[in-house]
Amino acid sequence: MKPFDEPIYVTRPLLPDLKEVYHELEKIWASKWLTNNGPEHQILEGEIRRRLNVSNVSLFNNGTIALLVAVNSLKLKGEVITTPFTFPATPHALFWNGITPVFCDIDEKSMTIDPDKIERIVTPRTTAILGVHVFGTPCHIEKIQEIANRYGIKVIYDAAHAFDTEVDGTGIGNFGDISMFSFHATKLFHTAEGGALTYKDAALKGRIDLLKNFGIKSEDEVVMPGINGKMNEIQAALGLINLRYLEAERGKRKRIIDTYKHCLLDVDGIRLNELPNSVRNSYQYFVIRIEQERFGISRDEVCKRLREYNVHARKYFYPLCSDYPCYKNLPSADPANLPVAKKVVSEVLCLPLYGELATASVERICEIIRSLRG
Ligand code: T4K
Repeated sequence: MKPFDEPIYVTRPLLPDLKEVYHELEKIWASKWLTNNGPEHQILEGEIRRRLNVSNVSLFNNGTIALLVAVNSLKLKGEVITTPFTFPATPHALFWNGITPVFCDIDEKSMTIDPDKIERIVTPRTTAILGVHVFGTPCHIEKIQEIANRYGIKVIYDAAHAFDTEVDGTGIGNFGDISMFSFHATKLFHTAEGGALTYKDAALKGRIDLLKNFGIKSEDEVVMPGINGKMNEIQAALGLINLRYLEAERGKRKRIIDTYKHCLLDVDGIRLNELPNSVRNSYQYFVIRIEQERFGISRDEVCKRLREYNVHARKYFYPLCSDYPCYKNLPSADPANLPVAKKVVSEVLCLPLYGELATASVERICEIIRSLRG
């Protein structure tokens, strides 16, 4: 088989018609209002609230700053229990708040934090659980909430991958105290860079919005040490345009996923990531797991060989956060405590998924994968 002429990346951003973008930019130029809670920002905030079916939203310049502010807004300190199988932003948001991340192993099937292993690592210093709906798969939200209630601690969800995910018809942003969404260019819905927090407690809105604007309450008052987390008007306008294309993009991604499933279902040694029937898919990633013993070669080898065919699949989220030099000496980072995460992180491969990916390309990628079987 010949390599692809052009690189096939793990994702490509949804890019709307440039004419629509120009049109919006003209309005922004005419207004001379570029940032600081401008009109586009205000409209997008309302649109996201409706789309995610949540009661409160605050927009941000990116998901990482949003998560930093989420942690800060709940006045967390001490230790927060989280997953090692995530993007670096998750534990780093704790670190930047002076909090020690405490890594908990993950559940084999959902790849999210294992609720049955949380209680044994709760200490008097624990102030919250930070779960990640990794690849858009919801955490065990009920069990996590029960534990949090029992110990009087908070729950934050990193929902960076979970835009549009619903559980039994309820938007994923309604669970826990605060959820963070990323609107990075690599996300289903994006504003180039951007993010949002969603939360049930309307009283948090004041604090969160102050925290993302340096703590400025008025021209004469700075009431807390905030940061600059503001989404600008160009980001917001791009978001408003992209919302118009979202359903079409979801439809295309669904067809791609169906093609992958059809072509890979019977390949021995490849496990597909199935969501429960109650969950609406975010269509953010298409994830497979390669079981070396049955497939014949390792995930790393598959990833390397795919590159030779110009297919840039990604080993998200390798290495585990608990293996980073900045965290590996924490007691909770001991690999003996994280056996499932260790196994999962050596098996997962994210295959290319984006609306513009042709069905024929998906079929060819699957053919290549099948041909690699040892
Ligand atoms: N929590 C979790 C669980 C997350 O996954 C993330 C971000 C965050 C928190 C933080 O949210 P943000 O602060 O980012 O809003 C990418 C994204 O940069 C990152 O947002 C995302 N997670 C992560 C999973 O993926 P990289 O290092 O893999 O990006 P990069 O540059 O290698 O891009 C991946 C592929 O996407 C490229 O090979 C080609 C394509 N691409 C990328 C960009 C930036 C494009 O086609 N166009 C583009 O503009 O992190």
